[in-house]
Amino acid sequence: MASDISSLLAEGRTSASAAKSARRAAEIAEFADAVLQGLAQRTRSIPSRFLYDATGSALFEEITRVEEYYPTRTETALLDAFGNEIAALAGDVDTLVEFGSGSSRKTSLLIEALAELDTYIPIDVSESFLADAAKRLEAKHPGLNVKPLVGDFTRTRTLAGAPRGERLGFFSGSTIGNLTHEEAKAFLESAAELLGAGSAFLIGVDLKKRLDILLPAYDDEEGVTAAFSLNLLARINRELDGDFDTTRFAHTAIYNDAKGRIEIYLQSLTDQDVRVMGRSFSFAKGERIHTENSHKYSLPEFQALAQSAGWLPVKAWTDTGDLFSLHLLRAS
Ligand code: SAH
Ligand code: AVI
Repeated sequence: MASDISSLLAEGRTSASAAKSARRAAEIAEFADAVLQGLAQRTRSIPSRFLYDATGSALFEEITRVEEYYPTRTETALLDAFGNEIAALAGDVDTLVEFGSGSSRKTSLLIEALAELDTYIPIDVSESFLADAAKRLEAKHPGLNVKPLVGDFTRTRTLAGAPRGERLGFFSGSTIGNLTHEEAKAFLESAAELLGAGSAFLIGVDLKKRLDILLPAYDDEEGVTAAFSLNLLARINRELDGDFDTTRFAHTAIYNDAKGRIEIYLQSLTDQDVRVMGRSFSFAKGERIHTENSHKYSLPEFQALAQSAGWLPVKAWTDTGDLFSLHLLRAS
């Protein structure tokens, strides 16, 4: 009997680790496709979700602590001040689904305010970071079922094992700003399907503001944001047999006023050839790889986007400096 159980447990472990290896292989194949295709384009670009391997996620956590990066501390203060009001308006929520949960640090404020909460489903592409965050949350909130889901939130269509009760979505940090308006609309539509009719959704959205506040937030003195960007090239070297010299590229952040967004590039400091998976790419001095967008919204701009995707605005909160906003929406 005991040996039956231990062989079943061993089998369970083997299939869990086989699933993990399969996920890892699929992620590397997707990364390879995105990089080879993205570097071959005339306007070179790599999707920003690939910034988040374990090192990238740890560097993003460092960004949240730098003085110039106001979004995290401002959103945390909003959740701290208005968590109870948000919870009351959200209703008797049983399941909290978080998109791009990262460290889940801010989420505890929401979890504490949601009296009926039973299950928390954090979704993130950064597998090891997600697993560590889930363990921390479980220890911090005994009795809460934490069911992490590894994957791309723009392609998540089912919540395996999730109870069918009242659901609240949470999309913090203004990660929605890393999507273009079209991508954000498509994401909001698919989130409405995933969460279900009548569900609530709380979204953190960075506001349009003066450039002397905005630009340093994406190019801090200490160089933490630069290290976060350059880690993408280091990741290519680690995972795709690349030979990028990261000292020969520079992190650059500009504000594109027409598009209302910060754009981040890695700019070649010299003429150079780089190899990735046996393919060669020539960079002229000054040539750039587009690695990230971070869209900024006014309150009415974001409400209009949400409404176009089937979400009704319930209430929005901002800080006194008008830096950041939290929007509570309801699926129509
Ligand atoms: N919500 C956290 C983390 C923001 S950083 C906070 O506010 O501090 C963005 C997070 O989204 C990272 O953890 C990253 O791994 C994740 N992410 C980015 N693109 C993603 C995608 N397409 N699918 C799933 N997770 C994604
Ligand atoms: C995760 N996301 C909302 C961050 C942002 O502000 O757009 C990513 C980031 N990139 C550089 N600094 C922060």
